[in-house]
Amino acid sequence: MARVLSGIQPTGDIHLGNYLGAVRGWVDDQHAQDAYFCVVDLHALTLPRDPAELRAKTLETTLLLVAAGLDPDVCTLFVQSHVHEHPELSWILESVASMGELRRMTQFKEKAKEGEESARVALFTYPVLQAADILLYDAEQVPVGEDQRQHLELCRDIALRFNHRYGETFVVPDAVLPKVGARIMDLQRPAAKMSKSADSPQGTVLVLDEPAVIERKFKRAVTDAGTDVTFDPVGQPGVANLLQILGAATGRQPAEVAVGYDQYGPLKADTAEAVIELLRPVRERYADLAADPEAVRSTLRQGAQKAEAIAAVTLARARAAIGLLSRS
Ligand code: AQP
Repeated sequence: MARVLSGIQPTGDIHLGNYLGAVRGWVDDQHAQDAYFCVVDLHALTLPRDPAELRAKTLETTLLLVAAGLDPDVCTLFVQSHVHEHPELSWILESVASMGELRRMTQFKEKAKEGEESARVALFTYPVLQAADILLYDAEQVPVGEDQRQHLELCRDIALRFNHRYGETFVVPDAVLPKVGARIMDLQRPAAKMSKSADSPQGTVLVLDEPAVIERKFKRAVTDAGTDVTFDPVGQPGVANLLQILGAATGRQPAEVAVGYDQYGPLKADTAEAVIELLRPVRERYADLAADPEAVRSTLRQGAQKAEAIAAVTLARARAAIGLLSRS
């Protein structure tokens, strides 16, 4: 049984991209693999956040993961900041990572919009913390969306370099991307990925959106000039995105889905319908769970204990390898 680990930021409302690109696969993984999932609240500190909102979103995100099907009795579900080994290992790994490789991270360039001078140091170093999240659990596989591929490469490079300098310490992980749905685009701006933090409420389908809202968002989705329905992500990014979503929601390849359509209207209507049915059970379970959030909070305490038991062993190994004197 392979060990898998992945995480999600509590930085906003979980959207269809998060669901199709990551969370839905995690639900399957938990039964086939030794699975660890964390709500990465420390990553949320890379940009300005309201403290009360961050706390609330951390709990909401956890509730949503459980509503989506993560079973805390089957997988280990925890909050990143509850396991202090994460920032501790991150510091050790920062002594192995270079400024140059962090500067090449495209997410840093995109998110440091106001310029590097005013960007938080944490935004710059966050891929190293992400590497620590993964390496602490000896994860062999990391199921993520396409946007995380570069960070995963960095994590592998850091692990390999550490092992080379200080002896075999870390398992070198592989990224695992879904075959369809690895990069869901914004419905209003199909050149940009659907994102929690983008200011595009009509382009972002939230997992908890009411059916009528989902229908409206798809009806207004930007399509392309022309009338053909073919899967052409470069020439027809808007239509290709709809085909990808419908394919991911119904277990088919986007090109195969395209064969059944010669107009945009029916494609939009069917995509909306498939997404509504896909998300309906998640929304209903969320409503039940939100009525008693304390139950999920107690599973988070158990999750942190289970996670810490493994993280502590790996951290001790890394500390010893790099030459830190043990306390005992
Ligand atoms: N548009 C997407 N299509 C497919 N997968 C996606 N993921 C995110 N957006 C898409 C995947 O969802 C997982 C959790 O994402 P995250 O919240 O940790 O990171 P993110 O990539 O930063 O997500 P957002 O929604 O874009 O948040 P903000 O705007 O706050 O940065 C990851 O596996 C990610 O690949």
